[in-house]
Amino acid sequence: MPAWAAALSGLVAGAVALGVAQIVAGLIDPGAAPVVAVGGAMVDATPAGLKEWAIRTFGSNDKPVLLGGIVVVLALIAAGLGLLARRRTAYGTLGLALFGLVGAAAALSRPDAGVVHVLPSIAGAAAAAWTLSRLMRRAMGGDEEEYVAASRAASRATGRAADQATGATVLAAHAPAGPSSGERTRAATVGEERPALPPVMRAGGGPGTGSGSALYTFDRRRLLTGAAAGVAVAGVAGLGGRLLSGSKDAELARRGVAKMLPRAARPAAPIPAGADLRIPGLTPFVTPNAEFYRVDTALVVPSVDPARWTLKIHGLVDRPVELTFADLLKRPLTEADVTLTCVSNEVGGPYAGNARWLGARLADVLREAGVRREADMLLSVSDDGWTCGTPVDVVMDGRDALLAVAMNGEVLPEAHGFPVRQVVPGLYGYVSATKWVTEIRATRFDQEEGYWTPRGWAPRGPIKTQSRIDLPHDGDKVTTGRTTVAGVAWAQHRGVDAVEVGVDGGAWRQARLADVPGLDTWRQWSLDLDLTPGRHTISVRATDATGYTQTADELPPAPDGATGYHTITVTAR
Ligand SMILES: Nc1nc2c(c(=O)[nH]1)N[C@H]1C(S)=C(S)[C@@H](COP(=O)(O)O)O[C@H]1N2
Ligand SMILES: [Mo]
Repeated sequence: MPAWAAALSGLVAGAVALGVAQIVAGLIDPGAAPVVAVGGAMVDATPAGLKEWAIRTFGSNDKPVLLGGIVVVLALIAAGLGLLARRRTAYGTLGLALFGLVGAAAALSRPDAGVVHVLPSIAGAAAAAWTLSRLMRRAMGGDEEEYVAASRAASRATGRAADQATGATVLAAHAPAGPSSGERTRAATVGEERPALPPVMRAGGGPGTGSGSALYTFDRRRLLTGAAAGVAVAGVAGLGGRLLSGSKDAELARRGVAKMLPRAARPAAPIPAGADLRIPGLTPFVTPNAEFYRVDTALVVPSVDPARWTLKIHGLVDRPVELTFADLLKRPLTEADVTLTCVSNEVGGPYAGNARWLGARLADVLREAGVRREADMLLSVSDDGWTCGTPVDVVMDGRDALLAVAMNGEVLPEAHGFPVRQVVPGLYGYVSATKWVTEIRATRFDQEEGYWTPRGWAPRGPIKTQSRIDLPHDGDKVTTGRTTVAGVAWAQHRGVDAVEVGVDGGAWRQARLADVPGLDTWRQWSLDLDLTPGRHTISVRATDATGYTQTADELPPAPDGATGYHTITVTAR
């Protein structure tokens, strides 16, 4: 068999593995699909530096890039296994079994895994092993049924039906010169797995010579049709799996919830008309849900049924409680404008968004549970096992820390935590904003760690005062004379008191500040500059209501948030 054919057989077997695994995962849990499980395990192994690099390089495409990378690696390995199988079928089978085990182990290692999560990988590997050996046989002679049928026909033709059990006798029946017993033995041992085909089945057709090397003839057409069938099976299974795991249910559930969303018992004040300066190119004050940044470790968005959702509050509490979604909606709901920020955001980066959230106040729920004095951390857990450690004192100090069910007047989008997520003004998302939250355990920082802490991020993550220039863009050519510089600044729960702009290292100039509805959102700013012809650097810095002014010292995002001024260079003509 030519090398390319072996590699192709391996590839097709690999595709069948993924397709079959996908459809089995669709029946169990989309997270149990081997590629997703392996990807998830890789994400979990990600230290701070690698996460920063991935976010810097791929932005919010980090997940497709990771999954795509895994698929490419798997394809190379599958082709390699095909080549190994050319030497010995058992090598290919062994390799596939090994990969099934890796997938199964990865699936088992996921925080929300059960024993059934090994099934997609195992079914996939088994299907691949079967496909590989079948394809190779097919390419080298014919498949079993055709073979048996042909042997029967051959036996009948020679009136030796009693001998039809072994290929050697079939071959013997066809051998032109009437074989000796020695020839029979030789023919029977030519193939390792099964007896050789009768010559009528061979690609070239016509009677064979009975010599060993001619017994297996590579048939390209048969390989290609077999491969096409394999690809079709893989595609159909893969698509079926996607449909099964589909977010359809969650989408329906979201629509159902939309009808039962209550009004806010404590509505937020209307957003002041002056909160949005409406400058083209400036980040809008309210980030539309579809444009809101997304950062999480979930390679498939957890699909949580609100009818079965509960939130367990336990640990260092006097009265553990378990709330249903209906319980949560019965509570007086609070509306709050809060800007979320990711600790991985670089100075000038895009990982911040502002929304109007609707939810139950977390502090009220915790008071009912009676959080004990010794507890200083709330370890929240999401449906997919991600965890986050939030300081108790921050949640209890009166700010609008919410168990949110809606975002900008819509039911929480799935990617943003449907049906319930946490929102805590003033803390980076990794220590506060648990999406798909199902559990809150009152505990202690000296006893537990949230997901990102052992991976190189600080246990506590208050948001640092930051400012960003949205226009012009770095590298832009602008006209001389008046140029508008504008952007946003944030210092959640402290409030932004001033934004200053510096040109070419000269004196700082006060920018105009937009209105804000409260202390927990970002604040737009703008300033008109008169630029002389040539290159200019423009920097920005904010001062918060505690009097703290951003430092020029540049620090990377890890471990507790980037610092430094956002600076751009433009050329005026
Ligand atoms: N379940 C879960 N919740 C999570 C995360 C996660 O990985 N899993 N990431 C957190 C981080 S790091 C951030 S910055 C915010 C981002 O929220 P968003 O995706 O709605 O913008 O979600 C937080 N909540
Ligand atoms: Mo984050």
